[in-house]
Parts: sequence; C-alpha cells; structure tokens
Amino acid sequence: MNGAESLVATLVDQGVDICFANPGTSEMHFLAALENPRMRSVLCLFEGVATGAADGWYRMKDAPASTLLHLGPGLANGLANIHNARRASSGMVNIIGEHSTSHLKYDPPLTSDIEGLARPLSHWVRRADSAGAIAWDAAKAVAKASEHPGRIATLILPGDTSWQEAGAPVAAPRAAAVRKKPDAARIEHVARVLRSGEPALIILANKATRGAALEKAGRVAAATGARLGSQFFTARIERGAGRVPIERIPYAVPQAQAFLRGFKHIITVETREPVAFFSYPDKPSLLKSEGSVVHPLVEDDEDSALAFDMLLDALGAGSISPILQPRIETPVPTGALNPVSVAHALAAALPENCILVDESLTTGRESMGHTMGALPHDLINNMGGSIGYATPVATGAALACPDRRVFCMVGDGSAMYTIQSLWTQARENLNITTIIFANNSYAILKAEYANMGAGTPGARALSMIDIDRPRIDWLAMAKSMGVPATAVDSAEGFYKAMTDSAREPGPSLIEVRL
Ligand SMILES: Cc1ncc(C[n+]2csc(CCOP(=O)(O)OP(=O)(O)O)c2C)c(N)n1
Repeated sequence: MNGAESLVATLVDQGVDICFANPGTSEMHFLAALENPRMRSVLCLFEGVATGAADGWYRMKDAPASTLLHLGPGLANGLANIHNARRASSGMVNIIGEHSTSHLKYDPPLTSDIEGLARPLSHWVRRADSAGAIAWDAAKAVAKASEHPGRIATLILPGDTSWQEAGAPVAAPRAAAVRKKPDAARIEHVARVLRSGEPALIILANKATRGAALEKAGRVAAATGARLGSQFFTARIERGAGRVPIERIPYAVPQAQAFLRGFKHIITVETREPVAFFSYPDKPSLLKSEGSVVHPLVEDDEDSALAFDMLLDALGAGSISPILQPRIETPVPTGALNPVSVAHALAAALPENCILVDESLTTGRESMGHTMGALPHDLINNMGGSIGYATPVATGAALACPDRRVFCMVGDGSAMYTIQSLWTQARENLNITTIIFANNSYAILKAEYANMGAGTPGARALSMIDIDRPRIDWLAMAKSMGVPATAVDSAEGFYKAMTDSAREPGPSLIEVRL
C-alpha cells in the first residue's frame, strides 16, 4: 500500500467517505487511490465548489467531508468557502497536494507557502512527512474536523509521501466527538435571570436551532415567557409547521435595534451577542439597547441540549410542552414578482422535508417571515457573508441527503461566483432546484450605498453595481452544463416551476425574471 492508498483507506475508516476533488499532477497517486470503492469522489470544476460542497455536506450530516485541492493556488481558490464553512462551525478535511520534498528546493512554478495560505482559516495544519506516518496524520485530521464545534483541518500531501510505500495504515482508533457538560453555576445564573420575569431573548445558533436542543429551548420559552431568536444568519434551522418557531433578528441596524429594544436580558446559546454586519459612520456596532445584559448559556464546546435539560431542571419545568408553529396554508399568489409574492409562492410550494439554501439577498428579504408556517423544512444561511456559497452548499447538502429536494435560492450576482456547481449537480444527478433571482443588479449594494451615507451614486458607481451589460443568459448557462432550465415572470409561474421541479428527479434551474 502506498501513502495515498493509506490516506484514503484511513479517511474512510475514520468515517470520511466523500471527497470533493479538483486534482492536478501532484495528486495523481491520490487519484489512483480514489479507486477505493468505499470513498465517493465528486469532481468539482472550481475549488470554491469543492470547499462549499464540503460545508453543505457537514451542515446536513454533522460529519466532515474531505476535499482534494491542487497546491497553494488550488487552496487559495477554495478559501472563501472555507471561510464561510469556518463561520458556520462546519468541519472539513482539506487534502492539499504539494511537490515532493526533493523537488521543492528548485522552486518550480507551482511552489507557494501552503501553510501560510492555510493557517488563517484552518484550526489544524500538518504537512505529511512520510508515507508510513500518513495514516496517523489523516486520523488526527479527521478527529480535529469532527470536534464540536466543527473544525477546519488541512493536511498537506507532498508527492513522494503519496507514492512511497506506507505499509499497513497505523492510525489512532476513531473517537466520538465529545460535547462538554455545561457549568452548573452558569445554568443556575441563567435560571435566576429567567425566573426574574424581566423580558428575555434567548438567541439560538449552530446545533441549538434543531433537534432536541430546539425542542428543549421551546420548553424553556413556554415555561418562562422568554422569546426565542436567531441571528440574521444561522448554520441550519429546522423550521416550519410543527417546529419550535424562532424569530429572526433583522439585518438592517435600525430594525435590529428596534427588535432588540425592550429585552432586559439576552441569553446566547452557541453564539455571541448580536452585532451589525458592517460599521456605518452613524450607527453602532452592537445592536442591543442600553442597559440590557448578555448572559452566555454555554461555551462553544459545550452541549446546549444538555444545558437546556439542566435549565429545565433548575426551573422545575421538566414536564412543560413547547409552543409549536401552526401550519399556515398560503394561497398560490398571482401577478407580479416581488419579494412578497416570491415569499408566498415559496410558502405554498415548499414540499415537506425539503432543504432550503438561502443566498437570495434582497429578493428573499420577505421569505423567512412568510414561510414560518410552511411544511417543515431545513433552512441554511451563509454564515461568513462571502457570496458564492449557495450553489456549492446545495450540492453538498443534496449528496448528504439524496432523498430530499434541495431548493437553492440565489441572487444572480452571487450565483456567478461558483456557477460551475451546476455541472457537478448534473453529473451526479442531484435533486436540486436552483432558483436564480435575476434582477441584473447587485441590488443590496445600492441600499448599502445609502446606508453608508455615501450620497447618491454617480454613473461610475452605478456601473459597478449593475450587472446587466451584457445580460446573463441563464437558460443557456444551465443548458451548457446539462441542467434543464425555465424562466418565469409571474408569481404563479414561479410557483408552478417550483412544484414541477420537485416532481422530476435530478437538477433544474428556474430563472426568476424580476
Ligand atoms: C466574496 C464577496 N465579494 C463581494 C461581496 C460584496 N457583495 C455583497 S452582496 C453583493 C451582490 C449580491 O448580488 P445578488 O446576489 O445579485 O443579490 P441582490 O443584492 O441583487 O439581491 C456583493 C458583490 C461579498 N459579500 N463577498
């Protein structure tokens, strides 16, 4: 067995059985090792698709995928979506090909400081230095990526370590990720705050917005009258009819301040106190009102479901039931497309148990409120704010959950960053409906221009914000990558295109002409 075979075998033994790859010459032995039938390999035509897909996989599986990237430049191309994954607490194992140690000293063209590129966005970086030790390194990488919260692990693979003889893999046994027990004194403190009856908001994030933790948070809210909120962006929320509803803190600073006004206490769970996305000349960075106090319930590595159990015990509220979101039937909208009719069409069309990946920016700004009572679904947001995350994340989510339809709502500007995802979706026949909101503009930047107090944009500034010269041909774009596409220009047309797409297996694209 050579080093590359040892690496792939170890990844699979440790539970990492998918690799989002974009290979080069230095990774040929790794490619050969991907013949291992236990590893699924998925070709991505840009590294940002590979790293975003690994993020999408983690969001749905709570387990890391691997990526294979070509030396420093391949890693650099993937960094923006590694940033987004890191901000979402998604774990991933990045394997970065590298020149052989003996070749590096001649400074061949693809030489770069891979550690230097990896380190700012990785929690763990290691250079494999022998084929025999690579299994150990790979097991360490998987263990790091699988921690709670998920971590970015980067393993650099020099060519010679991949082709030299490795012997039988020697790796640490697979270890289950441990979430620590929360501190009892802190739980008691939060219980006191909640018993005071003063207005409190519990902000849920990461793994507390789903499953048992969400249900228990709902019971705490029912017992105490506290409200449940989320940041504007959350890694994954289980929402819709029958789920514990969570209110979303708005994006715009004045609206966020208005929402938070009146809460004497903010209790944070797997997140920090709400901050504005950007600093504006005349607006604050922190969004809470003066005099309100922030109380973290858990540390990042602690178990929030357990924290809510302890809190329910402390409150003597063990038997109380949460208040659940009722189903709201939304009639199919007709007429012009705008954020409200788009939201109504979504609420009417979303099938039960679908996954909604949201990078819809201005067009989707009404969608969350109107889909509260839709059939139950999962919602995924862009935690790092680096646009171009949605189509790759949808790709990874669809591979992780082949029985569920993924709806990927994306602005036309954002879609252009990583549109190559469509090709992978067609090749792998993934059940993804990509919804392109074609307003031919970076519309949000027009609003931000005003928010910043930069005055009225001149012709040159506007030409940096409009993307309509030339107009992007979405139908041709989709067709070129093997994805069937349709364009709609009415709310009823949008609804019909969504429901049609959910009936057909495989990917499709809807251009929503705004
Ligand atoms: C990597 C990266 N580059 C640039 C930006 C700045 N940015 C934020 S939103 C945006 C335009 C988004 O346009 P679109 O997806 O069409 O949505 P719309 O604003 O039109 O609703 C840009 C360029 C960013 N967030 N991330």
